[in-house]
Amino acid sequence: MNAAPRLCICVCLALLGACQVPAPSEQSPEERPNIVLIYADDLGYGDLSSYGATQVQTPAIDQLAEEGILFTDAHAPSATCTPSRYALLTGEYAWRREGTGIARGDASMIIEPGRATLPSKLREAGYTTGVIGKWHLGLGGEGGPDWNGEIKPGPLEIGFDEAFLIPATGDRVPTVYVENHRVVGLDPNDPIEVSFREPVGDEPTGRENPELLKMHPSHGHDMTIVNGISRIGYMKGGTAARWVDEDMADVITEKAVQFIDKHKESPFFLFFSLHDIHVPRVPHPRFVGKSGMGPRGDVILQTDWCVEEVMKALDQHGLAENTIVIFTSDNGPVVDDGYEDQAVELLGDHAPAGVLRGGKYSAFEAGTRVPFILKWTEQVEPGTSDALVSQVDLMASLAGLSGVSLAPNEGVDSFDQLPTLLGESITGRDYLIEHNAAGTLSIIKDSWKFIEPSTANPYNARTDIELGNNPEPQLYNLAEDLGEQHNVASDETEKLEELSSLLETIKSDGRSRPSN
Ligand code: NG6
Ligand code: CA
Repeated sequence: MNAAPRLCICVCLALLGACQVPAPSEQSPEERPNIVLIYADDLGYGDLSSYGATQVQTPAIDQLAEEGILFTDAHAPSATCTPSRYALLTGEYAWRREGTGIARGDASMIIEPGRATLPSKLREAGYTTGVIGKWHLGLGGEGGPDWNGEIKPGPLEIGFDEAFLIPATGDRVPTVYVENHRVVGLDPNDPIEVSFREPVGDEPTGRENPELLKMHPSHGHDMTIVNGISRIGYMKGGTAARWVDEDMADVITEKAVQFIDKHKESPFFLFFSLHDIHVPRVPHPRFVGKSGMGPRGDVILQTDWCVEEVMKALDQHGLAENTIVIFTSDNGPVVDDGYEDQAVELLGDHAPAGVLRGGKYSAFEAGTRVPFILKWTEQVEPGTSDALVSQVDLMASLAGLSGVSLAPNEGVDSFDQLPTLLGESITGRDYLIEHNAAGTLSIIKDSWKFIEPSTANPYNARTDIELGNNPEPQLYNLAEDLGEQHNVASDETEKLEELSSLLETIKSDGRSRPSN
């Protein structure tokens, strides 16, 4: 429904005295909106038709945008997965902590149990909380997960009531699902062994047995072969528990729908963390060849299908109106991320990053500026917002919405940006920090962007991505130069000084949200 009829109905109901929707924090727990956060992987600013793509159509996500707010300047906290997810869930920038880079498949849990998180705050407010899909934040204590026993700590120890996980990524072993504390379908007589250092067992590898592959690596990804695809890392055992990549979207979407069915009576928070469109891109056969852009385009269609199914489930239970649905991505796009899947050859005129420079891993805008759509039919007027927003603020904002506040030491970089997220304000953040794969930080304020000097690689030839690292300071005027083509650092020295010293303060303070 567009704004005018909705307003009209509201006025009419108001005359009948029935339109008083209490502010969310005043609502009783049962009346609070459900929250579904759909987190795509590696989906770029230009990968959706609602964000200007023409070669691929994403009608279900476009419908969210039509009925909700489409943000044009929303950011993941980092340009890769693990640190973005860390900041999303803890409300603290990952670059403040050691060991929060892209996690290995057998990494131990990087968020300390008991710590306040986005799910723990919502749980405090009476929500039932669940995570389904990609985790990639490590599992288990020191020494990593015990794949054959109780896998703990994990999401259940930081505020989730239920978890069904792809433990790391699709391209890393072990290629098994974990439900709550256990590997799903594990035969105890066929235990799992994993190593990222040396081969375990005698299973074929992509390096030695390329003839067994249905998808070949372009770089890395040449170790144990599972389902005809070689992965990062070696594994043996767990044969009955191994996933089938083609079914992954179906499996996790079914779990998401079941979660909604099960908890339809009370407010729930579902973190639905998609595998798509990360490598290996292996769509279900019903999507194969449908985009004309090869697997990368086909899994974008599959992503849209996942959203459609979740929306259908909400609709079926009459929950679509009072559920906040947020759709966004953990970092920017990459075309060749390590497999020969024809993504480069079949890209055509499609621009995964839209008008932005760089991509996944990069300090340039495409690294972190991602699609971000929020729909809440009951309370939010549809529209577009150019406000500067960050996923790191979801913790304070959604906690605030549900009536709980953060203690000074919780979510130290998370600001309550609810009015902006709900479209009641266009102010947005005062400034925003970006973080690339090399650890380079950038800061944006008043449309000026400063990228701190870095001697790390400026360009990755394998992924063909400009990483934005430069030994010289960089300053861009995004209002006039969104494509970051003109470094004006030497002309705008005052601006450069203002932004670089603000960045230094934010770094050295150890927090950015004031403690009082
Ligand atoms: C890189 C992998 C890449 C991807 C990335 C993590 C190689 C050569 N590249 O190291 O394929 O897995 O890590 O992506 O191994 S992320 O979206 O989970 O951060
Ligand atoms: Ca990612």
